[in-house]
Amino acid sequence: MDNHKSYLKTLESNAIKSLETLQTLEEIENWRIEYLGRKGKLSQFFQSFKDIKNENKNELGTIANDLKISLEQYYKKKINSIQSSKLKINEIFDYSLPGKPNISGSIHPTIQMMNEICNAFSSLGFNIYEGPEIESEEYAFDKLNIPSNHPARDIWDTIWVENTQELESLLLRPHTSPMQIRIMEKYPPPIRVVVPGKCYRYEATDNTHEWHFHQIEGLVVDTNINFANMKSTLFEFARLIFGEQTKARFRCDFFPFVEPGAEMSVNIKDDEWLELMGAGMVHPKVLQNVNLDPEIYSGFAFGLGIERVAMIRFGINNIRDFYSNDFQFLRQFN
Ligand code: FA5
Repeated sequence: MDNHKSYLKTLESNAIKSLETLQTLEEIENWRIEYLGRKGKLSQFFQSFKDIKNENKNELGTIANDLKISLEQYYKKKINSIQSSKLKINEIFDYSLPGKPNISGSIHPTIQMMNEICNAFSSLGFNIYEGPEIESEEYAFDKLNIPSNHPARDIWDTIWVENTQELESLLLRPHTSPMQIRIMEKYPPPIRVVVPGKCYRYEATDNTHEWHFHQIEGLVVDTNINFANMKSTLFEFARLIFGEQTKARFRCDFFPFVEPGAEMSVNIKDDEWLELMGAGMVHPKVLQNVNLDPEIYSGFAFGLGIERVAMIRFGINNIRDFYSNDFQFLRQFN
């Protein structure tokens, strides 16, 4: 008898203790099944009741019945308290509060500029291609008439990729010019393409230099292409992007893959000019490197910095603003 009594007492205290800790309606339902369900602990006790041989069965039965009633009451109370606390959370929600704005992304100013420049060249009859950011030394330098001992390699402070089992040396392209070679190897003239893409250079940054930036390479190859064609194309581009009144200038510059070479700058204010691109007539050696006869074909190429164009267009003084992830800055271009 005492055994059974103490069993019921323990059952009661365990049931109450565990019920107190429950938080969800699902947990409470599991508790109900465990203690008050058809196959629950109390039902099992009642089933074994008939086997108990004891003269005080009446008393034990009363205790068990009371326990059942009391656990049912605990159960109902618990359900009520959970439901009313849910109600409280709903009640304190203030529907008149202003909503939280859903911040959506937008196209980065560099890419906006890139698209605009591509559209401008597209309207001048250029096709658009893309190429790999990891390049081989052969395409980035050798085929562009920059042999390994050539001092011009110093211009492009190169970030090299550690090779595993590759035979060729790999690097992060320091300019988009390797695409000149890839295009000429793949397509016969007439060629009129622009190639936008990201470039990397191991160099100190300042207001106009980043260690990663974007260029657009341009290449035109056909019979009878001359320097005047290049100048007029690039002036027209400057007018399309910066407006009819734009002043641009060409000055001599050296790039091993063009001859003659030039740099084109745009007047930003009074006496201030910003260099936008390198350009020139495709070097005969480069044409030979892709099996084009320089006696038949000629062409011009240019490589312009997209961030530099965006700086002039949007009046930005520091190139590093583009990639500092400053929302105040970026939001202006939404
Ligand atoms: C070149 O990269 C040549 N490949 C361009 C070229 C192509 C010449 C075809 C002739 C024929 P340069 O290093 O000057 O040249 O870079 C070209 C343009 O990229 C610059 O005028 C500038 O607008 C941009 N640029 C270069 N370095 C950086 C840098 N660190 N940060 C931002 N823009 C840069």
